[in-house]
This record gives sequence, C-alpha cells and structure tokens, in this order.
Amino acid sequence: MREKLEAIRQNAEAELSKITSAEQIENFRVAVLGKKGELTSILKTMGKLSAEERPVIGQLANDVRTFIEDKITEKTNEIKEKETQREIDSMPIFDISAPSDLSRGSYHPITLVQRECERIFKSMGFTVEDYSEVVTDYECFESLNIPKHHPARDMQDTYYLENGQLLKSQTSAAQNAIYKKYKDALINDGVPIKAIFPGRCFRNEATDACHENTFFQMEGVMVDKNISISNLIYFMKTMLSEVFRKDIKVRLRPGFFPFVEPGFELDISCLICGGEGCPSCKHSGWLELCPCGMIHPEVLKAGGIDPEEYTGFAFGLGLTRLAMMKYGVKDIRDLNSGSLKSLSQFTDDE
Ligand code: FA5
Repeated sequence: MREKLEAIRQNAEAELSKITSAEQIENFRVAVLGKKGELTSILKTMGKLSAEERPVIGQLANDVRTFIEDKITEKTNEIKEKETQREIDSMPIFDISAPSDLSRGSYHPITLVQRECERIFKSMGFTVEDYSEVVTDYECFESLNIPKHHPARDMQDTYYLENGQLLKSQTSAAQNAIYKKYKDALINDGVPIKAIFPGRCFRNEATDACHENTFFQMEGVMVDKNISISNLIYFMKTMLSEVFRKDIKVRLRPGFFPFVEPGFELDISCLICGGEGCPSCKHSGWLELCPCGMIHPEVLKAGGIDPEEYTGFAFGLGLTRLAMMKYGVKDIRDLNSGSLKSLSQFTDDE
C-alpha cells in the first residue's frame, strides 16, 4: 500500500503539471480525491491492514492527500492568474499614441463611468443629486464631525477663497444638505434616504500617476431603520460587478474617517498590472477605490436625524480612478490633459 500511495503522489504531480484549465483541475480532483477517487478507494481498504501498519499508512495517506490538495491550490491560483492576465491583455488599453479621429466629438471617460454608475444606482432606487463645487467649512468638515483644528483636516488640504469658502475636497461635503433635504420624508413617511452625488473635488497635493489636484468622486448614502454593514457590502459588490462586468478582486480593510464608524477602505486589485505592482497602484498591486462605512451618529445628528432610531452607510467612490481601471489609463494626469487626440479614443455606447 505504501508503494501505491507513493505512486499516486508522483502521478498526481506529473498530471497536474500538464493541466491548463480550471475544468481539468476539477476532473483531476474528483478522479483522485473524490468519493470514488483513487486515493479514497485505497483508504477504504485500510481495514485490512495490521494494527501496527494502520497508523503508519494512515499518516502517509494523510500526507499524500495534503500534498495533492496543496498542489491543486497552487495550480488553481496559477491558472486564475493567467486568466486574469489574459483578460487584462484583451482590455482596450488606452493608447496615448494612437492616431486620432478628430472629426467627431466623444464623451470624456469620466463622464462615461459616471453615467454608468448613475444608471446602476438609479436602478437600485437611488436618486442622483447635484452639488456645488464651492462649499463652506461647515459643509466640508464641521458637519462631518471634523471640528476646526482637528488633525483629520491634514488629510485633505484644499483651495480657499478670500471669503472663507473653499473648493470641496470630498463629495461628502454634500451629505449634510442631503440629510436635511430628505429627513422629513424619512421621519414622517418612512421613505429611506438613498442618494448618490457625483462631483468634482479639489485637493492641494502633489500629483503623480494616481493623484490629481482635481478629480471626481461619487458619494452615496443610504439611511433607514436597521441599515447594516451587510447592506453596504451588497451595494458595493453589485456596483463593481456591474461596472466591470466580471469578477473583480476586492479587499476591505479598516480605514479611519471621522464621519463613519466603523470605517473601511475598499481596494480593488490593480487592473493595469494585474496586481503585480506598477506606478498606477504605487507598486502595491491594490488601488484605493472606495472608502466607506457606517455613518457616524454625530453626522446623522447634524443632519437632523436621530441616530438612536436610524442608521446608514456612506461611501466615497473615486470616479477618476474607476475610469482609469475601466479604460486602462495608466496615468491619471492624461485624463485632465484635455487632449482631443487622446479623448477621441473613447466612445459612448448609448
Ligand atoms: C474621502 O474623500 C472620503 N470622503 C470618502 C468617504 C465617504 C469615506 C463616505 C467614508 C464614507 P479619500 O480621501 O480616501 O476619502 O478619497 C476617496 C477616494 O477618492 C479615494 O479612494 C480615491 O479613489 C479618490 N481620490 C482621493 N484623492 C485623490 C486624488 N488626489 N486624485 C485622484 N483620486 C483621488
């Protein structure tokens, strides 16, 4: 039996090295580890062994099973990576040097992605709100639980007007007004607040392949009784799978924003490099795309909503980064270049 087990181990390694698809892996797994598989059949005859042999052979059989399972996982990952790379290679990568067609205009890629997101959220019952680019300190910071001189302000330096107003550094600046606009319908008629508000944001920061001083975000909020993190995750996943029309690797990790508790950073595996690391993702393989979390009680209170009775989630999607990922734009600065030659490569499918 020892020889048979060793033969299965060697055979498995040789067979797996020839496999090239997920389907072949599954067939192989069933043939070896399945209920009627080669290894399982041998294990069924263990009862015939002597009392001394049984634990030794049992241990060996376990080792062989673990070995084969590890090899299957390794092979599965290898095949998945190759498939992802193939998909990325087949993506219509934006080519700054492609000949231009200046004879007709086209929509900016950010407009296309914004419309796509609006369509998705509208279909899920969200309203689309417009908001000013010049806002007050209260709207952008204080109503969001960021008092004057709070260290969290350092994360978002922006451009100030002489009258004390500022260019909004985040679409969250519209949250307070949205709550005030819809709170009566929520409280009196039980209509949940479900709104998205796309908009241009500004930050006084150094630019690089994934940072601009002017970029677009799309905020989303939902407030009702019993809203939980599960609702948040559901809407995020639906949105991403609809935008990319394929499975995207996503990770959720803790993130700090004074206006949510708990807060998360939602990252997606970089589609420019397939997660290998490149300048577009600061060589991490991941791109911060959509911070989110449960709306902080103080923020609800500032909007006239009782946090004891209502809860909600909020997210701040990086629309510009989404456009980069969707269209394979490697450097965010190309999107603000205003170059007709570059922009005419994008077409609207409406
Ligand atoms: C915010 O702006 C929060 N208001 C988001 C939020 C909303 C959190 C609601 C919780 C609840 P942050 O600074 O990380 O968070 O920006 C959000 C997204 O905007 C980033 O993930 C990124 O995709 C995009 N972004 C931020 N700064 C830039 C920049 N300089 N250039 C391009 N995109 C940017």
